[in-house]
Amino acid sequence: MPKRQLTKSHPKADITNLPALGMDKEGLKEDFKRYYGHRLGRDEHSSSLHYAYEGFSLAISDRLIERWKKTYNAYKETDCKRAYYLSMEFLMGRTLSNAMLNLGLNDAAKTAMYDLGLDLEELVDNEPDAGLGNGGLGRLAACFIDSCATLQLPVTGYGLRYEYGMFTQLIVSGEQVEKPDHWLRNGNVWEIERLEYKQRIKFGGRTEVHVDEYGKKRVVWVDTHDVLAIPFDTPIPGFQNGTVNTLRLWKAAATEEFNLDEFNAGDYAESVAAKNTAENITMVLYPNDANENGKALRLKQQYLLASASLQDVLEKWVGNHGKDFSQFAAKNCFQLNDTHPSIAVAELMRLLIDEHDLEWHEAWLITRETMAYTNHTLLPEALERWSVSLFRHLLPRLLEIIFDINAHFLAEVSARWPGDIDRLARMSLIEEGHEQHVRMAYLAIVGSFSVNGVAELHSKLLQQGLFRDFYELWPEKFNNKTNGVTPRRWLASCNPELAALISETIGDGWLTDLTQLKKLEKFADDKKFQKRWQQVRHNAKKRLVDLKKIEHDIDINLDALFDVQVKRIHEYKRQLLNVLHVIHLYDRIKRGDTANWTNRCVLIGGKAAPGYFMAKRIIKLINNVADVINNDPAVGDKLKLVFLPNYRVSAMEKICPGADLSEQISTAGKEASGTGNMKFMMNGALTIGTLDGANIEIREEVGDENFFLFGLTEQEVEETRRHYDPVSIIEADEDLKRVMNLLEMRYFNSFEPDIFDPIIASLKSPHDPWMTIADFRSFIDAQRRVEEAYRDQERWTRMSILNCAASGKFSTDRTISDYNNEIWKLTPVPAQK
Ligand code: T68
Repeated sequence: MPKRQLTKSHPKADITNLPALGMDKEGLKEDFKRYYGHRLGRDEHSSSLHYAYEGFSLAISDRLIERWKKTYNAYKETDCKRAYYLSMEFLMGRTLSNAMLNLGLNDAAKTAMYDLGLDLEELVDNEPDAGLGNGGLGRLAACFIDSCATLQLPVTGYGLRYEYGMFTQLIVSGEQVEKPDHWLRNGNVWEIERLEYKQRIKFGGRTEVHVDEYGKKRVVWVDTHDVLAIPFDTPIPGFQNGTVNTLRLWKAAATEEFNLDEFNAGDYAESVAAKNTAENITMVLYPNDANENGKALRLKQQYLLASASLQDVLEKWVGNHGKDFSQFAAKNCFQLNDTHPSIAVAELMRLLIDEHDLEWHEAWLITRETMAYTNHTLLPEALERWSVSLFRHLLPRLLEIIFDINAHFLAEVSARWPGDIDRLARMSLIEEGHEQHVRMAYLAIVGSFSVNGVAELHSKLLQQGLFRDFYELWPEKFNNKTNGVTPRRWLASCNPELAALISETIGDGWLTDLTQLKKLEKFADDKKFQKRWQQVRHNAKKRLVDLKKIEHDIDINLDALFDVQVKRIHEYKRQLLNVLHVIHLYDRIKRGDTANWTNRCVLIGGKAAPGYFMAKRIIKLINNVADVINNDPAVGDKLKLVFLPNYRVSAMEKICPGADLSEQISTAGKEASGTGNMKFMMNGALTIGTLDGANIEIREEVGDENFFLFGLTEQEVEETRRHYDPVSIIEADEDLKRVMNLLEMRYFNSFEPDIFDPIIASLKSPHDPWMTIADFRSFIDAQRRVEEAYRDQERWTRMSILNCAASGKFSTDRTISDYNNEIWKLTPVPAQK
């Protein structure tokens, strides 16, 4: 579509100067009625919740768009430095409730809908989650862009518009069944397609060297199979500050020539059907959260994201500055969310050299000054390596550039450590072996000026372990940025009753300065305040139970300790350790060891990657154990185990306000940070956890006495590993022996023999990387301390208040300020009035 300037005969003022939209209930009602009746063509005979949701969302969306344009203009006028958050995942969840909160329209919206006989909560619950992410990494990206808008920083999110998001999880006979999530089926009122900003992406073909008329050699990438990337923009509002930033998601589409070819090809129908090949690129999100995936389609996705986003930024740059790139690095910064978009390093080089005529060294300087890389994992199985042959086939020009970067880089290493061949092999961007592979993390490090981990321990382990050689070479590149979560979604919006109590007590400054929660400390011993805190938490538990009762038909006692572990299912996160504890509690009930008992309801939720056998078997075990326990009349209210199906963002919004105990029990050194731990803490849950990821910093903030610590430290894990002997640990621990015995006698799988054998074998293996058995005793003892604390409700409430009060550090407003002060260096731009 041509980017046509409006001519003088269409005076700009006529179409851009619109009257301000009403921010009261009358304005909302009027717009809602117009959308519902006119745009959507509905009336009382053809009503449905969905169209009410859609009509109302359009009214809210208008108010975002109004501020969006002003923000855009303010950035343009100030010609400010900008940052771009490149991420294969943005796990946004729902938009309507967040938009209302950030526009300050909650009260007006509620009364407007009430006047029209509609229930706002029902409308909000009608919205499907935008599940365009796997877990922590994708949700972090969503929290980040919320905080960028709240801090009025000119940051754009770039990602992919998957047609199918994270699969819907069904549980059938205790097992996970995946159902595709066609989240766009009923349309998406929040996005705007911007055909005028489409980009062309090359794949395949080969390279040729041409010599131009000045004798300069240039590489041309020819015979490519191109696809288009079409941007869809979603407005991202800051918290009641007039700023609305952009999340730009790319959708793959066939090129226009393709359409021409169709007519010449003769085989018209087949040729139209072949359009799918292009469109398939952004069809589905890969559901692996901690495993590299060697699939060609995934590499195509990554390249499409990197290339489209960089071309978008460069096109705007050239539009404003022509071919003068001298200030490009001073004005632009790309933050790479893990290695997934790290092909951007090579793509920026390609665009600058091949398309914009820069010399290698100029392009390299710019690249190294604009790229910054965030690592999210130490697990070797999650590190991305692409086979060189696949690269050569799909992206031949990019492979050449990577080889060139590597040659320059290895020369640098050689100069620093002459003759150290082992080091060269260790640090090379190309891994040798039966097949050559490109090490994407190394490409990201070499091409960036900043490399960060996501919690203090994780960043330290990166420097001392995984990236040790690079840290030795460039210590100044390495830094830590401890994760956070946005307090707007994860406290204000998901727990309005607690938010209101907090605001009434300490004012509402905490919404944009979460450290103000500290002021709650003063009230931790105040009996009246404690009572109100208890009441609010009790109500949240009730809402959680109501939700679950519908789905499960299980009666849960509200006085029970709500013990929650929700996150992706992975062996390193040790849902198994949780189950072993539940079996131990069951065993205690069965043998009558119930003096000083604390009733407990254990809730576990999370998705397993569809190809991850052990994770799926763990889900089956949880469901089988739940089945036995929940149907044993000897157990009654003392213990319940519930698997929460289809864990997702909107489920967490209901779960985290109602949790008493947050389970953060990964093997030390394996969880990079964790962010669920922060959401629970903010809502007043206490943590039982290992010294892993951000747990360490949570404990530092709240104090040892308000945190249930257990387990080996990371160092102890590594030492123990050398002589780990789980079988003798089991032999020596009567409680553990009984638990293992129940598993081995098939107590939970009498009709399904052998199904848990792989789980038993992994627990008993001296090579079990997650060392679950090693931490059993310490975990059981910590759980005893939990029970004791919970029985003293006054003490527990005090600890709960103190946890919330100490959660200020874990706002993404703090995280983003750190990114900005130390990496991006952007100046906030106030919104235009
Ligand atoms: C998570 N990583 C970390 N990865 O596990 C978690 N991986 O500790 C941390 O808090 C969080 O990132 C935010 O920093 C992930 O969520 C993925 O989802 C993922 C997706 C694709 C490929 C690899």
